[in-house]
Amino acid sequence: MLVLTKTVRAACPHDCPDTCALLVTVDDGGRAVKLRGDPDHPTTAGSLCTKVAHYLERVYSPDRLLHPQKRVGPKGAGRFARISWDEALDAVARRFTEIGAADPRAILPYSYAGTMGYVQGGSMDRRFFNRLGASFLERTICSSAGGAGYTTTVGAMVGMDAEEFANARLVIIWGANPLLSNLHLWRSLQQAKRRGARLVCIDPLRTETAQRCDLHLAPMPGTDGALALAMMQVLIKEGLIDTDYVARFTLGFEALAARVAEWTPERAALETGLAAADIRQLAIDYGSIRPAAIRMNYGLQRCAGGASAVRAIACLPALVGAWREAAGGVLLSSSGNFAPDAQALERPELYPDKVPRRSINMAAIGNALLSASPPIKAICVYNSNPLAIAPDGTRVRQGFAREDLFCVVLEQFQTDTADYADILLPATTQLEHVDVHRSYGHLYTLANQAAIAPLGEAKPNSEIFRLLAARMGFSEACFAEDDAGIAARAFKAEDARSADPATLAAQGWARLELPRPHAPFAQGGFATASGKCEFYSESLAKMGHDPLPAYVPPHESPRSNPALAERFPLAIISPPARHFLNSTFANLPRFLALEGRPRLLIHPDDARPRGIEDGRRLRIANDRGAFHAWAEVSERIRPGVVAAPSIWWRKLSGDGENANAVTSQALTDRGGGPTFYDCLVEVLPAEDVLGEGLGAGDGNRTHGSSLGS
Ligand SMILES: Nc1nc2c(c(=O)[nH]1)N[C@H]1C(S)=C(S)[C@@H](COP(=O)(O)OP(=O)(O)OC[C@H]3O[C@@H](n4cnc5c(=O)[nH]c(N)nc54)[C@H](O)[C@@H]3O)O[C@H]1N2
Ligand SMILES: Nc1nc2c(c(=O)[nH]1)N[C@H]1C(S)=C(S)[C@@H](COP(=O)(O)OP(=O)(O)OC[C@H]3O[C@@H](n4cnc5c(=O)[nH]c(N)nc54)[C@H](O)[C@@H]3O)O[C@H]1N2
Ligand SMILES: [Mo]
Repeated sequence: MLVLTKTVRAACPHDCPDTCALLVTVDDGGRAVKLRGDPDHPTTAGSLCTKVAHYLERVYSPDRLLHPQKRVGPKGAGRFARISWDEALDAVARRFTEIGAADPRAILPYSYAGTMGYVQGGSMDRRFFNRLGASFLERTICSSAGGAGYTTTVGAMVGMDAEEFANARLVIIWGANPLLSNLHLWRSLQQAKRRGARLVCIDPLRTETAQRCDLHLAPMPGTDGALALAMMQVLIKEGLIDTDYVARFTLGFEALAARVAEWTPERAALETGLAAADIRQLAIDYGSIRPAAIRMNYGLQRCAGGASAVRAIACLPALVGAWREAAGGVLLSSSGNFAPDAQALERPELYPDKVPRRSINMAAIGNALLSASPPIKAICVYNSNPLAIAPDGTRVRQGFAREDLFCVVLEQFQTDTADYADILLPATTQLEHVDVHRSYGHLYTLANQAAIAPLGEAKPNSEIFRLLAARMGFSEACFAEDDAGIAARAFKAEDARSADPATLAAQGWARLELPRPHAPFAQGGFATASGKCEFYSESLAKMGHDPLPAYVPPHESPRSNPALAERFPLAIISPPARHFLNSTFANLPRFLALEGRPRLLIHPDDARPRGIEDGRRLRIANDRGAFHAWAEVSERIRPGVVAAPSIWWRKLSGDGENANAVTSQALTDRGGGPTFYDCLVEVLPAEDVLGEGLGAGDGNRTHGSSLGS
């Protein structure tokens, strides 16, 4: 029998630099039967990561939320009863109206990048909360520190074209793990390697990426700023700088040279735990091999000095003139190449004149829920799973457990956060709705068509906020705009950089109208106030900040906080597990089976004195909280540091906790970012720990810090 199928063009919605172009095959019964990477899209090139290759398992999972529900058990217990959409929307509109009448700032949206689409994550929702006069959410949880640091030096989130990495001769992969979290860049890096490029990876953990590089340097977390300053010291001292580029296209070289003069490799070695000779050699290689590319990712800015570290690293390519070539420079994010029309999408003018503005930083949501003034009385969570992903999980749970907090959650699955909802609303997946995407790793705009009808009673976020707006009597025309209309207007058509709409519609993706090869700063043209690469920043000086690159040490590390390290001698990082995407996919059987159980990588030198053997169940704790994981004793992690591949759902981890039990709500130097990888803990075999003894500094420890020099 002939089965008629159609192919629908889609875009991967997930929070990843690769934003892949997808082709979805739908049968004549309206069921998606196949999903693959678009072979014609240059970066996707027909391949997908393991997670999204199995996206249909997510869409058709028996665990999908398919009906509106209301809570019937205690907060957090996850007991719900099915209700109608009318009942659900009425309940939300009624509570928001009541709370809003007294002070709308008591209502807080909480969203991040569950989907990165503008329609489902950056338009109708923003209009709704603007019109309401709700508190603003500072969406800092991922990249705001790096963004602040990078834009100080370069001016905008613009850097190398990812496709050019294949042509580099030296690539420094810095606080990044492309094989795992930026897979399509990894392909370009392998190409470069085959052509003879030297690959260097800088990461406290010998990741799958680091294992395949020519050189792996493992600094202590949060010390990359010191490394960058020392590299500059060597480059200047050895005369390896491009004086012509520096003279024409940079600002503040003399001041920079004076600043870094003290930063000898020996001094940086003390901070980073690297060998001075390795630091010197890295700088010399960087100053002599062309083209030299740096792939920096957000892994290195989740610490007290995150913005400063990124600011310093972003100075390197201008110093040596690496920007002259398309295959030289640095790439942190490509997002600044795109020109979304925020005004049209979000309608900020809807915010009521008479309501004073109030902002809440999502990276400190625990404290905000427990002590913001005026208090938060309602929270609406969508595209995010704060109970799993936000730092200081104990405080986050206490906040969400407040009996007087009205909590609405829009979700595809019964996440840790969904368990705390009063009203739980079923959201569609990417196959069931329309959207439009930019990327933060490449230079293509992507369109996402709806391939199938919504499952059950699920609705797109956009539609849920549209219906709520109507319920609340918001009569502005923008609340009636449909999803196709929003998508069509997401990017400024008149902006020369925008992708061609006809190509986008026909092909599903379109490259920004940028030259090829694209060397954004070959002739200067930085987006800073001076138009130059700013080693010295007048605007930072005006804000009362240090105008020059500086090293800001971690809040918590044996060197910067020895008293704390007495009790909690190990630094913990919790970078992505390969088969999870933040906490997304971390509930699906295939990926849970692949990850096995929560693990903690610990170096043999740290394991031995603690009596820890491979496979032992461990308790990882500090004053903020504790979680359990199984030991993987390995030289892949440097001494003094442990790594917990993340982010597990708390309720699926075995003890109701995950790595965010120990992380802190302290923020970065600038950008208000979280400091997930700036955290000290002690680790002991779980059985040895009686009650809450550990963490009280009560002599439970039978050994000192294994961190020597
Ligand atoms: N499979 C998978 N892919 C993902 C994600 C995921 O969860 N899973 N997450 C997505 C998201 S939200 C983002 S933001 C991106 C980027 O996600 P990130 O978490 O920024 O991951 P990477 O940038 O690949 O690099 C993180 C690497 O930095 C290392 N690192 C930690 N601390 C330091 C430090 O102080 N210095 C240095 N030099 N290295 C450090 C970690 O060990 C890790 O290997 O990836 C996206 N892609
Ligand atoms: N310890 C530790 N914590 C971290 C990190 C770390 O490395 N270590 N990484 C941090 C980083 S970089 C980030 S970006 C954050 C990520 O934090 P989040 O953005 O919260 O990411 P996810 O955990 O993936 O949660 C996204 C949720 O959105 C839902 N979702 C997806 N699409 C839709 C949709 O269309 N509609 C609705 N309503 N829901 C949808 C998914 O089902 C999922 O539950 O986590 C941070 N937390
Ligand atoms: Mo992120």
